[in-house]
Amino acid sequence: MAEETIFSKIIRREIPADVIYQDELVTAFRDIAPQAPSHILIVPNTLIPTVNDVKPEHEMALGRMMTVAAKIAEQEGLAEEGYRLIVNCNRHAGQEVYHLHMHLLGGQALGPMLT
Ligand code: IU
Repeated sequence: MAEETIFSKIIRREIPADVIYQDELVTAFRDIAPQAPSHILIVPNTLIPTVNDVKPEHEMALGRMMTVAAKIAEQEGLAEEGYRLIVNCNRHAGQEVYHLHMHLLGGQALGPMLT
């Protein structure tokens, strides 16, 4: 059984976060240390530590993360100019929080890869 991270507490609204979207499968909230004018994390409500742990039963939530990303990008006014979606996996990618999450970054021209 994987160990919960702070993201599970955010999902359950046990600790404060700037949650901008939530449904039965995913939650989206603003990154606490934004690296772009818009920096939002989209996470599955269920704990999946890394992409390595993804199973077929997670496909609904993972698909929802993409449709929610598109919806939020539109709401944030990012759709036309563009934005970047990033999922880090394990140490070489710099994953810090072991609850799978998608970064949505935008609001400026993004040069080299950002986390
Ligand atoms: P990473 O892909 O695991 O490196 O990204 C973790 C992100 O989670 C990072 O951008 C942090 O700023 C962010 N974050 C957060 O938004 N709120 C928190 O309480 C914690 C980390 I801990």
